[in-house]
Amino acid sequence: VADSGAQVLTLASFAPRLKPRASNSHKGTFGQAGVIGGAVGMVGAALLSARSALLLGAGRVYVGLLDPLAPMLDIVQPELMLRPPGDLHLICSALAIGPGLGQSEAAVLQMKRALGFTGPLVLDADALNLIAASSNLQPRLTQRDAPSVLTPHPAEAARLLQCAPSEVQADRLAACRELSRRYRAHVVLKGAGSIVCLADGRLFINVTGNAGLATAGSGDVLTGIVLALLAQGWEAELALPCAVYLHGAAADALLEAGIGPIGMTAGELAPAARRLLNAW
Ligand code: NPW
Ligand code: AMP
Ligand code: MG
Repeated sequence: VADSGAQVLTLASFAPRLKPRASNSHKGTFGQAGVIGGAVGMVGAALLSARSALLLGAGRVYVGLLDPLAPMLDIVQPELMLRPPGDLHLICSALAIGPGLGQSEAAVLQMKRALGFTGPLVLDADALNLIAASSNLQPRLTQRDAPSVLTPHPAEAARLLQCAPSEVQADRLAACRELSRRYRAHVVLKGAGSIVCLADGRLFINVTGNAGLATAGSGDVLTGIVLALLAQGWEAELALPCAVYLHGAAADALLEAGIGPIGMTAGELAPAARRLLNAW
């Protein structure tokens, strides 16, 4: 860490942005978050992201599911508004695309729309796989004016860099820096000891989190947390470090409470993160 120029992430990295809510605020104050994803068999991924965005404070949360047979309502979280995925860029102040998106033609169409969105955009999971696979989508990403946030795990990072996952893992700082440079984005390279590289080149190492996070859907929750902060008007330079630290800290709180590492579930992370964000 000392020689790499990377800083360890702490609460102080984003503390100036932690402000109490104004007493006269209303839901419009906290933005419109949108999640696009949830193809056949992976609806849960998009719902996990959207529920997390709601619990972390986004004023309104919209979900655009690609599965044509997906329910019209999230019965567990009826606060979510399920809308056609192609409408979200028109109504949201921050968007995330990718959780359970799949790589169909319909997914590519949604990607083209989302990359033209003029607000902050989080790209995760299959959105990253589509970027890696399509030289047609890449310039649409690198030419964006608004902030882009990329949240690859090591295998997704390897696809984006056209190398092997072992090469990513051999020098995680360099891989994250290269992703940020190549795609002109704020990037978190996930995995134990997540690395954050901001678009200006600043590097951070996260030390919160534990092996309880090695479970399906935990990355989808991180996407929802970043999205929530962006929707609430946080600059991406503070939203991404805070989300990464908070996501790990939530897992640490669950571990402390005896919920994990074995059997910790992704759906438990957002309530734990909400408790922390309200306490900070
Ligand atoms: P291995 O082989 O397991 O050791 P993919 P995905 C590797 C959705 N989901 N360090 C891993 O390695 C997502 O949103 C839906 C090293 C394997 O090779 C996506 O849209 C859910 N290696 C879609 O599924 C819940 C690591 O990556 C490869 C690593 C596919 O996403 C689950 C697997 O990655 C899921 O979120 C690490 N830290 N982490 C739902 N409930 O609907 C991963 N790998 O092929 O990109 O598949 O991540 O499962
Ligand atoms: P995904 O693979 O997209 O579901 O993302 C997994 C999430 O869990 C990322 O935020 C990882 O950083 C985190 N994670 C997975 N395994 C560990 C681990 N052993 N220690 C800390 N964080 C982890
Ligand atoms: Mg994932």
